[in-house]
Amino acid sequence: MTNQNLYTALRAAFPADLDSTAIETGDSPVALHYTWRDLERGAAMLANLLGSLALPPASRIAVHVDKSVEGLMLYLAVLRAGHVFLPLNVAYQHSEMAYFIGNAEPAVVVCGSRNFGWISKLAFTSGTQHVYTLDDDRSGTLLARAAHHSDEHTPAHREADDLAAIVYTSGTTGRSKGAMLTHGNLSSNARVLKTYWGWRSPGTGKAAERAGGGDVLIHALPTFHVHGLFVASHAALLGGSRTLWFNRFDPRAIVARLPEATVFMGVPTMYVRLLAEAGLKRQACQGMRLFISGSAPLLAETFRQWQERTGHTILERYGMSETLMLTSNPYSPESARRAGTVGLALPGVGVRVHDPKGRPLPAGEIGGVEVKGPNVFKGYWRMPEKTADEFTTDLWFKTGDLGTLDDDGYLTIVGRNKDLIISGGYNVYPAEVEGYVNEMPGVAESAVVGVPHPDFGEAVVAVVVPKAGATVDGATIVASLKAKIAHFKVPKIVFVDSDLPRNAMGKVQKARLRELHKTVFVG
Ligand code: MCA
Ligand code: AMP
Repeated sequence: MTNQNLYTALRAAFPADLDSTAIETGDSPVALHYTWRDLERGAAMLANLLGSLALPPASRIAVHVDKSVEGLMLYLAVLRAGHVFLPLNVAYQHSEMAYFIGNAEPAVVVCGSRNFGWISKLAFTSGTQHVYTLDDDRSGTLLARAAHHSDEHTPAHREADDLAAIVYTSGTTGRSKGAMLTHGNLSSNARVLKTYWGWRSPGTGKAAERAGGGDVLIHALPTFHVHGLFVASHAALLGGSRTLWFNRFDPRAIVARLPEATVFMGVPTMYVRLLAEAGLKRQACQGMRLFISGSAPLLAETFRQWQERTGHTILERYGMSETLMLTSNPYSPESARRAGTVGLALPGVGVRVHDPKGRPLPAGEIGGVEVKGPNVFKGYWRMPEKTADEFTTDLWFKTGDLGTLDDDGYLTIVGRNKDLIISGGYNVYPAEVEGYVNEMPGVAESAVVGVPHPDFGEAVVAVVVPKAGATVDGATIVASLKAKIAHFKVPKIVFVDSDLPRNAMGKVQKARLRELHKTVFVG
């Protein structure tokens, strides 16, 4: 049987000239050039380090680090070694990390050195045996230890159905659920996207010649989520393409490098911020082939402004952590990309719209979006009931998104039947934030909603009701929350009110709160 380890497929796509540049850093003090051989060797040494620990197969390797090329090598090493990569947003604080470590029971935890004290304590208490550090300046114990290992490594044999990664995605009621993604899920989706988006390997096509050998990707997304870790990185690796790598998203720095690139992927907030740059002009984008947006709805206004300013039409696509990419606007012709839609089902992916009773809806009607395909995950980590709940009896996955298909098969996402806020491409689950707000002194109850925001698309706000006789202050609650949870989840404003609007059943009417506060950030 051929080895289905995703690393094997990625490695096979490396260009023949292993000494050519794979990744050039865009925001380090001095530009660093990583060759394909560097990636291969770095990942081998890290894989050998993992091998030396004699971990059981499919051990979870939890990674809570600032973005760096070495972090990407660690991902490749985990694949190679046949373990399971568990990326965690570096913004997560103690209570969030306590849950992830307790739930996933990782054999190895890698964190930034500034967080080693509290994270190692959490990890060791939970039974993790190995904690290493990795910083974004190529320092830390992980690399120091890996340096003692061989730079040759044979990838572990893996079947398509074997686990490659667990990506936590928050639950609507309880805590986060770990979406289990297999080598087959990741490689099938990567291959489909490579073809669908016309990825150019070195040496083919006019744009490739201009770029001096194939596509050049600007990678400025975080690498702890599907978009940056899988969609963007796999595309570049499988395309054998050069990457201009940014550890942080700095719109000005990115505009300055556009003339050297051919592809950019970002969340809508990134497009909004790039549009605010005076340097974003047609000329800067002349060599660009493709701008891709996803993770959150792209406003038709942003789509049009981008066309006017750059002459390019953004290609919007749609996906989920559980399913990877599902739909995409067409690559060609550019005029077939429709604002406000997320495009057509990708090859091999089934997309249908059903009513709440599970009956198919005709084109133009709004219902629950359900999907099927080799990209759909294996289930939630250690949550078989939750997994079963999210699939229909004929085994289609219920996305929780509300959408409508038109006669041409274009999908438009019109809302969600899950209580979820997407802020700047990050998912925030109101129930989780309400849990933390309700623990604050003097708070009787709270409701967290998303309202329109010019930069983040949606922003988190909370309405808090004080306990009888208590006084609470919104700013104090915000400050206390920032000490506890990732800042992107913290309400930008906390309103204090005497009660929450409820319906006859006693349920909080969040739609009314959204309506009441909908202009707080936009005029
Ligand atoms: C930062 N802040 C945020 C956000 N990002 N608040 C709300 N929503 C956010 N997204 C907070 C910071 O903590 C800080 O607060 C304050 O806002 C100002 O930060 P700023 O410097 O402006 O932010 P930044 O560091 O520049 O980040 C903005 C960003 C980032 C680059 C747009 O949010 C980002 O990288 N978003 C992409 C997320 C992503 O990759 N999503 C893909 C998920 P304070 O001062 O209090 O600290 S994968 C997915 O969704 C599916 C599968 C898919 O389809 O792709
Ligand atoms: P995540 O849990 O981070 O995987 O986020 C997945 C969710 O992001 C989806 O269920 C959608 O609600 C949303 N999403 C992703 N891409 C788009 C898009 N292009 N337009 C609208 N919503 C999107």
